[in-house]
Amino acid sequence: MRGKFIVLEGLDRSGKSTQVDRLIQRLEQDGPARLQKFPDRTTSIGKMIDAYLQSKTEMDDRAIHLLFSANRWECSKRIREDIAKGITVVADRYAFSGIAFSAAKGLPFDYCLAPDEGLPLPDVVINLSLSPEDAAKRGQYGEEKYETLDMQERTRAQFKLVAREMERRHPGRWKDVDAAGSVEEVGERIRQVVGVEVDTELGQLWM
Ligand code: 2DT
Ligand code: MG
Repeated sequence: MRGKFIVLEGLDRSGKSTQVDRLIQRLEQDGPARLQKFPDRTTSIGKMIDAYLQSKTEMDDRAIHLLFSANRWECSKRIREDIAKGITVVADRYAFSGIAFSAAKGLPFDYCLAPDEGLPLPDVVINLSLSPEDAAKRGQYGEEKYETLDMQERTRAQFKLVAREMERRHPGRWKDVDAAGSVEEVGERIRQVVGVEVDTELGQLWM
């Protein structure tokens, strides 16, 4: 049986990385599972993205958008191979962050969608949603690009449009999960939505 392709999305401070780690530990009790972070900053494209996020280089909005997508494409072969081998892949961010962040900067929504068409389709997308008030309680933002209140608010609005688009194109795969509460409470909510059975072949995004 093939592995699953699970994506976790959410704004900064939604607890995404903590929950991804917990989820993988739990999945590993049933079979092999691995983490795939996006951006994957270890590749040569990833290093360019990293420099941009740390404001060490400047980049045209479209150029960086395409690099984020190219970073997914260069990792997609290994994702497909692992899933075919029965390994479950859990991605920390994916194309949905790609659209939401770039559209929040003002790029046309359909433009943002296009370069990811044909990438592996997640079996389930868990979107950790947190109110602006609860996010504010979790402390200061970091120093990287996009880690400002204004950008996070705009990205939050775009994530709602991304969710709608996903529901239209691939019904039933997008799951909003309330990220308020303790690590254990949120982990339990994730556990309840992640138990999807996969009987079909891995699909292609937006197709
Ligand atoms: P991390 O803090 O999770 O490393 O993310 N981003 C991410 C984009 O703008 N486009 C994308 O396609 C992806 C995957 C979100 C670093 C930042 O990169 C943004 C936060
Ligand atoms: Mg970050």
